[in-house]
Amino acid sequence: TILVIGACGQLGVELTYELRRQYGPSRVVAADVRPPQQAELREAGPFELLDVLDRPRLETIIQQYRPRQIYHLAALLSATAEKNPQFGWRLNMEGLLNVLDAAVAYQVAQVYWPSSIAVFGPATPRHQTPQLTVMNPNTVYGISKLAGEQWCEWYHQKHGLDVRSLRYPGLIGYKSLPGGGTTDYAVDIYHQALAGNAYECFLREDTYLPMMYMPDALKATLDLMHAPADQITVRSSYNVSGMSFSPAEITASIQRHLPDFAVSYKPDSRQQIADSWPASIDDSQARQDWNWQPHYDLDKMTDDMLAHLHLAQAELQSAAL
Ligand code: VAH
Repeated sequence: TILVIGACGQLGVELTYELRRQYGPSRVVAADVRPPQQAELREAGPFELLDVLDRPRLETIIQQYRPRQIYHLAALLSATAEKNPQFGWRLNMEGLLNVLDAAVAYQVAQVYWPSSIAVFGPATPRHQTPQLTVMNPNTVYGISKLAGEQWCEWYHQKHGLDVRSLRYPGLIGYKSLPGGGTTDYAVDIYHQALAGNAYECFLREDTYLPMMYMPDALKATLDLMHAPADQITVRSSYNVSGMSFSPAEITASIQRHLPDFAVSYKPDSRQQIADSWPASIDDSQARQDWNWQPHYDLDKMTDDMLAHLHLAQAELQSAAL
């Protein structure tokens, strides 16, 4: 059995779908602090209400299902955590420690935990950011992810726990909506373009950020988890990246299909967060250790996103008729 904690989040929904597709729905337990919006998540396989800060409840679920793998995705993302620093730190840190501790106590074979490019800060080299470098994150989220990486390394060294992690860039997909991130503009923009609306972007048009299309993120995650343990040389978290682009570039990519789509720019507090992050990532260690290789560039992602969102919109309209 596989347990996905935070299964209702942007990544959790897609990872649960993919794991259920690969292992069979009954083998993948979806858990989250709130019920899923997607009925499929609840109906296709087991779903459990779980607040990862509720340690006894977490142990009850682990005892009941005896998972071989735990994917722990529950967290507050960058913009939300800046507004709720105490709870952001508590959920991101205590939640991870509860999972790592319980995984050792119940001999869970593997744990996956997502880190982020948010672990890098203003002093970090911004272009082709190395795997090992200066890291001075100045967001609550980034601080919690950097601390989390060190705890993962500690649990691997001290308890032999096979915990693995990726520093995701901004993730973009059409099956779920992001929540409270700084890179969320790159998802919202597609929805607005297809709805025929102008889009007001909360970052400056020249803000370059590392990004990845969801199919690449899912492949990277499962390739990492399937790799033989002796190939894994990084037990904090691997740099991975698919592409880097700015709001101006994703707008131009969309305008290849929707020439009248208009974007205006109104930077808000998320601009400071984005400015503290890298513009591009060196992921050569992941390529070397477990053959990481992205398959989507900006235009290929745009073509796929618009095609699927258009299809979903058409289905909604026909269902509404
Ligand atoms: C966020 N989407 O914006 C997340 C991610 C690198 C960005 O960590 O907070």
